[in-house]
Amino acid sequence: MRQSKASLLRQRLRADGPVLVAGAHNGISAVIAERAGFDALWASGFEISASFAVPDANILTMADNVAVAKAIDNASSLPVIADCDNGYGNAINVIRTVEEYEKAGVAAICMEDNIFPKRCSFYAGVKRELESVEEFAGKIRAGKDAQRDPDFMIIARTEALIAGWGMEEALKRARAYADAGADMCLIHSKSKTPDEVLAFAKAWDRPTPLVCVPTIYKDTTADELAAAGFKVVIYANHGMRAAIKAMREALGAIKKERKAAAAEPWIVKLDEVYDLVGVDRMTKQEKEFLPGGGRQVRAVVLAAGSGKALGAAARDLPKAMLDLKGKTVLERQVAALNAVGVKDIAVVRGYQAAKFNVPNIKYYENPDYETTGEMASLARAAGEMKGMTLVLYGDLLFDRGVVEKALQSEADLTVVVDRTFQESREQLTERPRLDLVELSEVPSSGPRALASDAPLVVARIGHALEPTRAHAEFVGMLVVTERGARLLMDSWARVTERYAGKPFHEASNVERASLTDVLQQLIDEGTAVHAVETFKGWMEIDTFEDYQRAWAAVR
Ligand code: SPV
Ligand code: MG
Repeated sequence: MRQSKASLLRQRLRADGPVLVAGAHNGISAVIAERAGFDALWASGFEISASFAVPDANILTMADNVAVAKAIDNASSLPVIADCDNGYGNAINVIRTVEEYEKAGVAAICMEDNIFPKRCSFYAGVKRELESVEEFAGKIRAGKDAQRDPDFMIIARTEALIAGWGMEEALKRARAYADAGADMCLIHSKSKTPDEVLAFAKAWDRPTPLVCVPTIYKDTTADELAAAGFKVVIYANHGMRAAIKAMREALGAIKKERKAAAAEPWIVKLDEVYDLVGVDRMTKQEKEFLPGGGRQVRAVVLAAGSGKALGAAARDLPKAMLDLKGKTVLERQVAALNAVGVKDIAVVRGYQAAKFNVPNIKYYENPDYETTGEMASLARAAGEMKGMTLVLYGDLLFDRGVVEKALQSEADLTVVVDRTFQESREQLTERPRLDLVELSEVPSSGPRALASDAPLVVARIGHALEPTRAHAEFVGMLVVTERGARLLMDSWARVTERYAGKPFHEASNVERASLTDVLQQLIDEGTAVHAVETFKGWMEIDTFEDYQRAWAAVR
């Protein structure tokens, strides 16, 4: 089990030397204090109030403060000592205060003997009233009784010196609080010299460790205070005061000079903010947990061709714009892609280009759709293929799982294939143009076979493959890395020149080449094209029968 923050603080208290504590008022101030090397954090009432632009005078509620203390605790690995003012009420309120702060993960709370509502110890002209010793000792006892974690600590703070009630009263009070079970006693002072806190420490006759807050007697070092008997030294508000000064200077300079650069002397680089808030950690988590490893995956949909094979169903519509129960094929594709985090989607359109009306898509045009093929369309959107890109057919319906599977591939060129095509062989006669794939090493198949995790290597791809030799069907989805896209487009540039007007693989001329033709060309040239397997979860709308099947299948 992870060590509790309370136990961590106790461990630090047992070690030599003073425990140096820095004030914090939010997550980032906590991280900055931790990086500066402090031992613990002080969820300062003064700082937290100031961060809400209200006086330190019990204006914020316990719930306000506990929420910030929790944020401070979450942001840092240091133990947090939470300033709880007067415990937000009497002994009964303190019970709830302790419960809430313990749940928030803080290691210790500090309560002061000011009556409610308190006033910041440093505000001038305030008539100060303290609770009776008995009342406050009762609050300490109630708090100690309420805590669950035996390591959780309560610091009792007396304001007797602040209120001008004298050293004897201060000692009497602190002794009573220590005897009531306080784990530490804080003696506060607004004197410019450390004399009174040093005198207090000298007279202290309990084993209970002492805490001080050297805000006004600011020239006294932590080591001097430790030598006098203080175990914990709290620098209560310096982070906040530094931030106020830097913000004021930076914003004042921008306003005056009317340019952002004027703020430079008072601001950190953006990289420093990224570092403080853990952007690196998030990037690693994205790689591990997000579909596609958090990579910026784009998609290019090849939708330039006509839907003539569909006959009347297409009614002068491109196949991607066919309606399937109130949503077009393209809208369904966009939804499936969005669901796995693919938001940058480009569509190459041609036939009935004006009919495309899906928003948030970048459109490319292939006006030569009648005389050219898929590769010519893809070339129009070649600039989109930055980072990892999914290239898919405009008539493809697929579940998000198919995309997730595809994005698991680490290879430069990966086709998504389905080995269940053999089950529906009757379709083969119905569809002369089924794109088939022959793998160079065939993983075990059959009804009990698991999907292979080993990268499959494609030997041949295309519709002219003998169905009996083929192992799988090409789904119409290709994943390319940036390098894969370059390999593909470089090959395309070479073959369009070399085979201009001539047959190319299964295409009557290179201009009409489909994706599979260029993939076969790459394979022949020795470039590895990999395959990942999916088991169903997709369909292509090539014929009117497909359209009927799709209609029946979608919701
Ligand atoms: C705080 O930081 O809120 C404190 C310390 O209580 S002081 O402001 O010095 O009273
Ligand atoms: Mg305070």
